[in-house]
Amino acid sequence: MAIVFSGVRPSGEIHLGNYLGAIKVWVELQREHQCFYCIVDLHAISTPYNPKDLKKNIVKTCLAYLVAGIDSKKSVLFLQSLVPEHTELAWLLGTLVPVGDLTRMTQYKEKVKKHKQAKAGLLNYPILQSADILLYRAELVPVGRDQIQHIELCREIASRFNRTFGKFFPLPKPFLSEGEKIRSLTDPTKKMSKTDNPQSYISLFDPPDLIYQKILKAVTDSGKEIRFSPLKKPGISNLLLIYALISGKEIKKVEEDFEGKSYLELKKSLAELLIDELEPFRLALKEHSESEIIKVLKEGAEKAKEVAQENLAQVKELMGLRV
Ligand code: AQP
Repeated sequence: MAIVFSGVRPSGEIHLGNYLGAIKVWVELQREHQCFYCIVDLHAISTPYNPKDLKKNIVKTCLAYLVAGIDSKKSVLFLQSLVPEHTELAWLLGTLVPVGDLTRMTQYKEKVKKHKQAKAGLLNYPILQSADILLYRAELVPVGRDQIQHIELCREIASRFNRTFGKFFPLPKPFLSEGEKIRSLTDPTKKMSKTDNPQSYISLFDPPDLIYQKILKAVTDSGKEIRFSPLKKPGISNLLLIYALISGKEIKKVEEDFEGKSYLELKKSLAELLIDELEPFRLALKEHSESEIIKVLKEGAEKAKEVAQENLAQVKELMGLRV
C-alpha cells in the first residue's frame, strides 16, 4: 500500500481533462492505497480570480470528486486552506530551492505569458505543491502530463532535504493515466484547460445541448479518415481517445467501429456517450447542498491535520526549529 496525494485547482469548471487525466484514476487508486485528495484553493489564487466565485468553485470541485467515486470514508478528502501546515512546510522547503529552478518551470512561463503578470505566488507555486505532497510523505502522485516537471522538482526538493537534514521524505513518483493529455476542442495542439475559452472544454456539469454543440464544433483535421495519429491528426485522435476512455473500449476497437464513417458520425456518437456519462454530475448539482459539501471538506481536513501536524513536527525537529 502506498501513500497517494493529488489535487485540483478550483479555478473554474472541472473539465474532461481533469476527469480523465486525474480524478478517474484517483478512484481506482483509493481501492488499494491510502489516498489524500485535496482541493487546492491556495493554488487557485496564484492566478487572477474573483473571490465571489471561489467558494462556488470549491463546492463544485468537491462535488465532482464525490460523483466520480471518491469515497470520503476511504480517502482523506479536504480543502487545502483548512490545513495551515501546507503553507508552513512550503516556507521551510522554499529555503532549499534555487530561484532558477522556479523560473525555468514551463507552466510558470506559460502562465506569466497568459496572465501578463509575474507574481511571487505563481513563481512559488511548485514549492507549495511540493509541500502538499511531502506533508503526507506521499509516494505516488496521479497527475496529467502537464504536471510532470513539477513532480520532478518535488523529488529534487525532497532529496535535497534528505541530504541536508537527514532522510525523511520518500521520493514521490508521478502516476500517469491513458488520459494524461486531453486536448482543447478548439485548438488540439494545446491541452484542455479550465481557464481557456469555454468552447475549448467540456465541463463535467455542462447541460446536454451544450455538450452536443461543443463536440459538433470541435476542430478536426483535414482528410476524412478516422484514424488515431496524435501528430498527424490531433483533433480526431483527441476525440477517439476521449471516446475510448469513456466507453472503456480500446482505441483500436473504436477506430474499427468508425471505419468508413464520417467525422460527423463520430462526433454525434461521442456527444451522446458524454451526455450519458456526465448525467450524474448534472443531477448531483440539484441533489446536494453547499453546506453538506463544506462539512465533508472540514471533516477531511481534521483527518489530514493529524498526519500533517505529526510530519511537520518531525521536519522542524530535523531542521533544528525546536526550542
Ligand atoms: N488537459 C488535461 N489532460 C489531462 N490531465 C489534465 N489535467 C489538467 N488538464 C489536463 C490534470 O488535472 C489535474 C488538476 O489540474 P489543476 O486544476 O490543478 O491545474 P492545471 O493542470 O493547471 O489544469 P487546468 O485545467 O489547465 O487549469 P488552469 O486553467 O486553472 O491552469 C492535474 O493532475 C492536471 O495534470
